[in-house]
Amino acid sequence: MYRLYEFSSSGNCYKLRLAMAQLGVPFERVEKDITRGETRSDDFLAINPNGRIPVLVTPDGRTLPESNAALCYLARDSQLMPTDAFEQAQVLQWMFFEQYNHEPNIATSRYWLHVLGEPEKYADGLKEKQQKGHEALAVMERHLQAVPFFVGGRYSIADIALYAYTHVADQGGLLATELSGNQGVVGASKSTAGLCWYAGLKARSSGWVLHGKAAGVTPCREGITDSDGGSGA
Ligand SMILES: N[C@@H](CCC(=O)N[C@@H](CS)C(=O)NCC(=O)O)C(=O)O
Repeated sequence: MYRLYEFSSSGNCYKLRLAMAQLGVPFERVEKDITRGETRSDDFLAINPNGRIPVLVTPDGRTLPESNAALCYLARDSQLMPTDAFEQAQVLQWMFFEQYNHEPNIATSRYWLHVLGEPEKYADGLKEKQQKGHEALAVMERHLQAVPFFVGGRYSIADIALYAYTHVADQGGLLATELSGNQGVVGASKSTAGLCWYAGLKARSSGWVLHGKAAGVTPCREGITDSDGGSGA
């Protein structure tokens, strides 16, 4: 069975829970509290020298850090990865965008505000992160004007990678008119294309939550379903 070392409110970890649930891949979870430095112990550094979660452990015991690398591995030969070589490269294009332009800004804003709850301490950096986060959301919105999903007209791990922190962007103080995970903000958005994508992904992830309940896993944020909760980091 796969094992996932994770912090349950991390969007990077949520990507892998979502993909494995949608692929019907059983997995066990090992929680590491990043706010207590649990990924920086000698034991954990032996698993990932970069001292971060998520880390996916394959059934034969190999370890794979980096959420998007693990997504690529899980999605191989599945409906979540296109078969065409050019479209596979486009999946990587959007996953690199996610890691360079989207996640470092939106996830960090959310970590400072929502997980650590220290807006004053991070006030200076926060403004710039939020601005760059808005810019990333605007890039997504522009692309989605023309297509229903990020690559090849079909749902793929590119969508999963970008949905993970978009659906909790409001927790990072990003009151985007472009895209946002907050229903209230979504309702106020002028972005039809972005909202269609967001609504479609939200519906798919709700399906995951049902599956997830059976597997004993939780979603990334509160309110995705009725009672399953989730701590949302
Ligand atoms: N590029 C990595 C980012 C991993 C990452 O930054 N993980 C954070 C939580 S989302 C972490 O483990 N932070 C704890 C630390 O840096 O000590 C990925 O996509 O997996």
